[in-house]
Amino acid sequence: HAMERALRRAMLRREFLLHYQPVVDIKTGEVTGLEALLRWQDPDKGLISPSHFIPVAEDMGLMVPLGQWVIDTALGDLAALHAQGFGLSMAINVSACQCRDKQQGLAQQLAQALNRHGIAPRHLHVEITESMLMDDSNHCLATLNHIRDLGCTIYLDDFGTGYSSLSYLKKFPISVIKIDRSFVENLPDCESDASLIRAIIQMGKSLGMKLVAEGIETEEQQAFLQVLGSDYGQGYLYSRPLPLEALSDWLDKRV
Ligand code: G
Ligand code: G
Ligand code: MN
Ligand code: NA
Repeated sequence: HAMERALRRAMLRREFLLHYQPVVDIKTGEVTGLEALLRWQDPDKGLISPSHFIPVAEDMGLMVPLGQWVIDTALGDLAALHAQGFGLSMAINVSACQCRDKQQGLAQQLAQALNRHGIAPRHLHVEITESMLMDDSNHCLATLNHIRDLGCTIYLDDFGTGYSSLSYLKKFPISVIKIDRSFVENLPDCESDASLIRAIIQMGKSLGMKLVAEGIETEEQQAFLQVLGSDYGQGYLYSRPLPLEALSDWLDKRV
């Protein structure tokens, strides 16, 4: 498999990097955190999106070491931002295989990385997906409870796009729901998407959860989601995902 060979080589050649996208308080516009998004800088093909290579990396067992690299790099960069006076949180996406891996233990990996970089657990947010909760959910539940007990917050990403089962919201220690950008992109004109978002927000709130709306690209979408009661927003309206230096400049200009 050509992609597998290329990925193994990319790991050795350190061709992976992280971009960071700001998350803002939708009412005040204040930046509260960042989401770390993995990229592959292939010397020939340029920047490759994770949706192309993460499924392959998962299948070939590369996502556990690569995920460890993501955790370490994101928290190292967060420590640098904290030193610059930006008291932000960091959201990291994790794959099912990281949660399943018993040898490494995701909770332990996170605890050690927090320690190594001197970051308080409340600054670390862990994004999981619905599909992750389907397979081997008992082991996953124990791992996620452990991560929650460390003091980290669990986010349910891409909400509404998977095999949504509302029982997940009760069973797993989820504190925040991220509304998938496919529901946001046709706002404010699409009545049915507006209704779905309204229902998701009401349900989340009644369960004591917070909500992040993803993929906000226009002022109208922001205003609409604010009225509907989303707590946080993320999207190109605020900023695209940026490399650390550019993100740091963006933060400097913003405050
Ligand atoms: O940034 P972009 O739209 O290309 O991201 C595509 C998908 O890849 C998103 O669903 C995102 O959650 C996922 N993703 C990005 N970075 C990581 C990562 O470090 N680990 C995992 N497991 N998924 C990631
Ligand atoms: O699945 P997850 O939410 O982790 O992935 C986020 C993805 O969405 C990233 O790949 C990021 O580049 C992309 N993204 C972030 N904001 C916007 C936006 O406003 N519009 C679009 N089209 N994509 C976005
Ligand atoms: Mn995400
Ligand atoms: Na998402």
